[in-house]
Amino acid sequence: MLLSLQRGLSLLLAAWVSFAYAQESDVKSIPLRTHSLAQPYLDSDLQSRWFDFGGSTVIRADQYIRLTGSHPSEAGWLYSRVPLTATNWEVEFEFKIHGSGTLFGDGMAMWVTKSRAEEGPVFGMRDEFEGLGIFFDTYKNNRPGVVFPYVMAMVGDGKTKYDQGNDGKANELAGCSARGMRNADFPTRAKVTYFQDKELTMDLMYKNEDEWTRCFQIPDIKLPSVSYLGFSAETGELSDKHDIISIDTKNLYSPSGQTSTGSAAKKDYNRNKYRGTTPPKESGGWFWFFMKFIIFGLSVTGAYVGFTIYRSRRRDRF
Ligand SMILES: [Ca+2]
Repeated sequence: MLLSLQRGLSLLLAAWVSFAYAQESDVKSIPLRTHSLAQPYLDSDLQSRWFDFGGSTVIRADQYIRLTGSHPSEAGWLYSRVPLTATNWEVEFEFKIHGSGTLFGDGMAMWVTKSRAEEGPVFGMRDEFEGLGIFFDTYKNNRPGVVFPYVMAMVGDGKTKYDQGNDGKANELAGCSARGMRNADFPTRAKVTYFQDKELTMDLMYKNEDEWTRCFQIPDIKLPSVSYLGFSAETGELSDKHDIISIDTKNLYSPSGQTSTGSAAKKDYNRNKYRGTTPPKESGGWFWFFMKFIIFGLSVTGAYVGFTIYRSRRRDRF
């Protein structure tokens, strides 16, 4: 009796653990070759099948794609040739912002925009863009009290101008300071994750190798459904080297086909409790909550019954 109870209990517990685990790892990924880049970057005819380059960009096949060198008034870019059509995606890229000067600028940008490869004044690319711009701003124009380098996100509607004079402040959705990102002694990394119409998050690796720091998490964000992935950088009077080392893009999906596009997203909604915004609706959410509750209740009851029997047997024995 006691043995079977124990076995039942452990089975229940195992089921609960594996269920919880399945929820955690619900999001799977497929590499997207069309939006990834690695050394030597170019194929045999010195072209990249999936990316275009322009402006001051220089490629060293064994080292980097240098968007700008340490020269004033440079602007360089690279842009995907085909749109990023994945509903949910993750772009992780390795980069280096470095130089010898004590005065330096201006910074670089990552783009997910409807237009592609149009040069202009926003870190080398066009203003009034439609889509996402994430700026790695190393030169403080005018943002009192903010530590630079400063990383921020803006979603343009095709009409709004980037707030150049105040380092993007007027249209900032979220951002973070990343002191030490420039001239770090290892290649820095950024990981940007997008769940369509739900959430955009960015993590940075710049303090120590293998240590990710959350930069921002933006709920209820909508990007154009057809958009291209790009990177650009710009120097002005002051300059700096802006290098892209690699780009690793993945399509994210949920094999269970639940309404949720990411259990990670759900967890963070609960944790942060955004005021004034409603978390995404999940039909399965309450059901699973009650399932967990019932399983937990059964486990506790089982444990209690088991313990009672065990105690009574011990009493019988002595
Ligand atoms: Ca700036």
